[in-house]
Amino acid sequence: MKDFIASPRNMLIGGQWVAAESGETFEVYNPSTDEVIAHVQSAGKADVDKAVKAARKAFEDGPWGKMAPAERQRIVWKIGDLIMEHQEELAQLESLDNGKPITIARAADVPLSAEMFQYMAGWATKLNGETISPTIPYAPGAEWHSYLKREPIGVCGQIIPWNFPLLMAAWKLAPALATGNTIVMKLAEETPLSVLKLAELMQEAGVPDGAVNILTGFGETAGAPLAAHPDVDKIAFTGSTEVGRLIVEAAANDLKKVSLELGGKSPNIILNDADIDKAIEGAAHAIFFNHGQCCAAGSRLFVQEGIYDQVVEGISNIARNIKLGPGMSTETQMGPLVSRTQLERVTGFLDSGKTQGATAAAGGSRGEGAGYFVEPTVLTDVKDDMKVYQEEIFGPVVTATPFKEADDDLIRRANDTVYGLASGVWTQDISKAHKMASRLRAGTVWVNCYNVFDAALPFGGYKQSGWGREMGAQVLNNYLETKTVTVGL
Ligand code: TXE
Repeated sequence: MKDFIASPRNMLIGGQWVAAESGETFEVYNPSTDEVIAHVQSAGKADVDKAVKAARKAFEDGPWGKMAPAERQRIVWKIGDLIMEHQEELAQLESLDNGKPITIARAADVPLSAEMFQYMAGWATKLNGETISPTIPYAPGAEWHSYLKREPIGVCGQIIPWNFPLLMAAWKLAPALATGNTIVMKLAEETPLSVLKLAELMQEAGVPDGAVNILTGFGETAGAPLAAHPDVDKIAFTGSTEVGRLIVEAAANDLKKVSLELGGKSPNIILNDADIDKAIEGAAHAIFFNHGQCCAAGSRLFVQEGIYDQVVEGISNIARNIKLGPGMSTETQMGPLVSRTQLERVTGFLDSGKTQGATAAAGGSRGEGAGYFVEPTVLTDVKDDMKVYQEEIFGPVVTATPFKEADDDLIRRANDTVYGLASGVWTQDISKAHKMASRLRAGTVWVNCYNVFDAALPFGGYKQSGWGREMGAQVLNNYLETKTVTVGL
């Protein structure tokens, strides 16, 4: 890991490791210490043009798009194998760069990324169409044979965030590769390191030159020209809803295909009849996992009146006992936020909560040290019109609100958000659980669990949380065109 970051890292374009055309680099920080740990290239429009050209050539001339599906399957599978062979180096890069505990990077980020490539590898050989025999009223007696072919869209631009750098790359690269597309991916400026290592492993696995191009750079200078590039056929984006809108605008000119995975303000509902110990533990995990930097974070907690005090005390107790520290320490249970900007954003929310009259039952302040630490926080006395209740905080901050009955009004409040990414329900009444699951306007409902992700389970948002689904068989729709071929017999 130390060797990897010792010298400025270049970008992968057309199979070559190259510097930015402008010669500009930028600094990568350790969020646990606020110190510079590495330098990477700052891509601009010229680099985006070069990368798109390389991806176009690889798509049109092959071998990627033209390769036998079984061969593509073997290569995508091998990426997963290589991730596991290099698991410790990847986990260390991820923890150092993002700030997440090394124990979590080892147990979750790295193996889940490998899993994603191996799950998607299997789809490469199963992209079959259907056959249809049309009967057309105005042509009695005529016969046709029609079949559907599923074909890659072409050159895909992919822009990813910093909360799960390696995993977000895997979520996007694996399905795009399995379906035979070529890719230009722009990494988040905060966390470029682990995916630069992954790019080396993809080359080693046999991904041909130009099939995957990896750029490091900033949103406005590298992301925007990629989203607007006329020779990009499809753009996939994960990040803020605000930038999601810019992506749609940029893509509108050429009407390129767009998939989006955006923000959330997910309701997590605990009913009186829940297994309370499990619900308390689950609700704490729902908000504090990855320091609350999860689009699916259970950030609006609703607790039925009879158990409200007990649940708030239970979660607050967990919050007070979480050990904050540098990501690379195995003792650490919660690391710093990813950047100074996020630290300022989240502490700004804490200030606004205080000003508007919320009470911190636990936490409520910045943590100690030079790193970007924030105390795990439970806010009570929260009103529906407060900023902390309305807006995505993206930090370890949950609002807890009581409710009387699990009725229409509760569902209305749970759904009263522009987002619709995830939700949670805790109850031992199976009928109530299923009824609520069907009425919550969110792409995922977790019942008596939270943050359960699997390569086979589609994930994505209703409303302003996004367009399309990632993972599962459904993600293939993001990367395939359907061609109808009709033969007059
Ligand atoms: O996101 P941005 P930021 C939310 C979360 C967080 C807020 C801001 O609420 O507090 O967004 O985080 C690239 N054209 N999420 O500022 O800016 C950027 O370089 C093209 C939720 O980090 O959306 C990075 O690669 N690209 C979320 C990526 O977009 C642009 C994860 C995400 O950055 C661009 C992250 C532009 N004009 C933040 N501007 C989730 N859904 O999980 C920026 N980018």
